[in-house]
Amino acid sequence: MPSNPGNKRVRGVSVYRPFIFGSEAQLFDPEKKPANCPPDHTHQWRIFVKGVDDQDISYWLKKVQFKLHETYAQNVRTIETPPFVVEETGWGEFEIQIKLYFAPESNEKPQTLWHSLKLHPYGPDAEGMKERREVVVSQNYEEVIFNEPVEPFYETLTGGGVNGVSRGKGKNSKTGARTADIPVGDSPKNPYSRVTENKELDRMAEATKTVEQMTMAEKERLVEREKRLAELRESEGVPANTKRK
Ligand code: SLL
Repeated sequence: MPSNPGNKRVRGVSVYRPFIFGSEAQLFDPEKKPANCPPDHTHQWRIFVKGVDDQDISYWLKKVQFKLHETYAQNVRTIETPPFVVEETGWGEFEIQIKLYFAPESNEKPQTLWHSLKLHPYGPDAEGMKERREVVVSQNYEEVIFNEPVEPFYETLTGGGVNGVSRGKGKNSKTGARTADIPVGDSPKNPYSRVTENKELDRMAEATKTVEQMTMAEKERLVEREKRLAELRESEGVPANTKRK
């Protein structure tokens, strides 16, 4: 069988691409409730898949299918062009299935994610947030990994855009290559950055140190107790390592 050049994999290479998925929800302002909105709906919300800091992801992500709760009419919503967003109103929280479809040349099967739609504020200031009718954001940073992508998709993933010309975010400004770079610093609009990542790594290192110290202290206590036990046995004339009946 002649081999299809489009199926040849780039061996030993993994390419990852970061993205964000999640929801934003807000309690209606009673004055501004849309006229066509069912009376029992209390919130407006949106579910989305997007690039970090709104970087373009449409060169690898071609289509997103959001599966809403069955109480919604036409609950399977397919978004074929960015922004990959569904905007709705409702009264209840539920799990949303998100199916990611990759560029056709990728030969990759779609991948499925789940997101719990959050309408109600959570965390220490939940009550205050509710009173102020703040936007409830529930989002996650995620990375999709393409292991040994087929050659045409590898070109798409790393290439510099149409005719090698590249512009915009998510590309290396010097070489024009597409990358998995995320911004160095965060901004009010985007919390996912190298700075945040490093802070998180520092927190994890700190936590690991604490756990190590606790383990050490616990070990010392154990040695102490074993010593004490041996002494007690000794004083009672019971040889060590002998269980009493
Ligand atoms: C709950 N298990 O009980 C969930 C179900 C359903 C949410 C939530 C409105 C749909 C419509 C809506 O918010 N559905 O009116 O068409 O909390």
